[in-house]
Amino acid sequence: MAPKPTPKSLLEITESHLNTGLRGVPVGTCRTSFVTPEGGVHYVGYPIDELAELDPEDVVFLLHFKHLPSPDEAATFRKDLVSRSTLPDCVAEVLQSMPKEGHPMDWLAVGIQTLGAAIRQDEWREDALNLTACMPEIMALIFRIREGRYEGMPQSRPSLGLVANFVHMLDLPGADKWALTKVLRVFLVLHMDHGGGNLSTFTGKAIASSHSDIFSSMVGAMNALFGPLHGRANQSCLDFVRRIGTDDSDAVEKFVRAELAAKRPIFGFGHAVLRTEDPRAAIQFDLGEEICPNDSNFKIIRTLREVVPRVLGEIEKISNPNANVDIASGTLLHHVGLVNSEYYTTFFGWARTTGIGAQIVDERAIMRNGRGVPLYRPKYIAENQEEQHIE
Ligand code: AMX
Repeated sequence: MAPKPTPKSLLEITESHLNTGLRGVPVGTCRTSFVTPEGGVHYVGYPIDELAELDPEDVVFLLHFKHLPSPDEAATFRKDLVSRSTLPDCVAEVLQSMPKEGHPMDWLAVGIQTLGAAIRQDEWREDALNLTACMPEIMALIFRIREGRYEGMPQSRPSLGLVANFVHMLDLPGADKWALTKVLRVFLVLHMDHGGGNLSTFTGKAIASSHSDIFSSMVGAMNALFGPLHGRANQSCLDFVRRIGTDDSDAVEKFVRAELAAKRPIFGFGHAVLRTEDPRAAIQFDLGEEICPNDSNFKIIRTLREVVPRVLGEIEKISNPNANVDIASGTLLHHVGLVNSEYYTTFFGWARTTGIGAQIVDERAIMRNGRGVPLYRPKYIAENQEEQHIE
């Protein structure tokens, strides 16, 4: 019998890797997406800027089935999503009992958990696609109940498509529905997935490794996303832009230098993996030039994009002084009528339910010839714990 080939070494683990949040430590493979320092995120090999204008439904299909749908597949998939989109009444009932002081992400987690309690089938792909199909109505309920507009919410019309149906149910007074739909479609596609190791995705896969279910795993993932260092950065970013309040280059530069001197982050810049401007930032700047070139927040982020890389570039320890995905998303959402930045992370969460769902399906039902990845169990080394006994 031929000897087994020696596995390729990927990383020599040293003590310097301990307590670094697994940064850079290879733990698995990912079939949905990858991130490169120069090109940013790619879904199943496609650079994100080639996908940004596609229908979100086609990108959901891509992440799940690993190829772009043919016209027939696309039509069948849309019908399939429509057939999965009936939201049980208990979701609205439970959300109506939520404290309004809570953050919208609290509501998103509770909405998903309630949906799971009602419709969980314990079949990975079925549950993941059912969740995707129900997300527009959960999102609309979160807005309308919190805003005291539940009465009169239009009936869900899933045949409109995921985003258009949300916009229809939200029925935002005074909003330009075309622009709102356009911004949200691009937002969803750009945020659906980001490799295997980002915290919310990793958390969701770790929970699912206990053979929990998609809904419970997704709630854990959403709670990971809620943190200000992860998904809530888009909320902080618009708040930061509004604090600047001017698009004058000199004034912006002064503001940025003062923030740095006060040891505060310059939101919307920097990245753990990318070493150029995030293509997702460039896509959203292009969209902003199209729909809101004269918006006051947009003018500020345009100036920030010019000024900040030069200022951060003077600081040696900063690996990437360029704009990241969060620089423009809040400004665009604000422009199309979603003026409360507290909600921005729920849109991130909505988008990520697709990528996280697809990755969980891969880890549970496809990898290791369908056996799935075993229960997550990394090793921790005892610290300051000499063996001792009660006297
Ligand atoms: N403003 C101020 N300081 C920054 C900075 C920024 N935009 N980007 C990096 N730095 C600092 C780091 O805090 C770190 O300082 P320390 O050594 O004193 O702790 C040092 O520069 C080196 O950091 P790095 O290796 O370049 O990046 P990182 O992987 O540690 O962090 C990120 C990446 C995104 C957290 C960081 O760039 C940052 O805080 N940016 C501002 C907040 C932001 O926009 N977050 C959203 C990121 C996109 C996302 O993931 N959603």
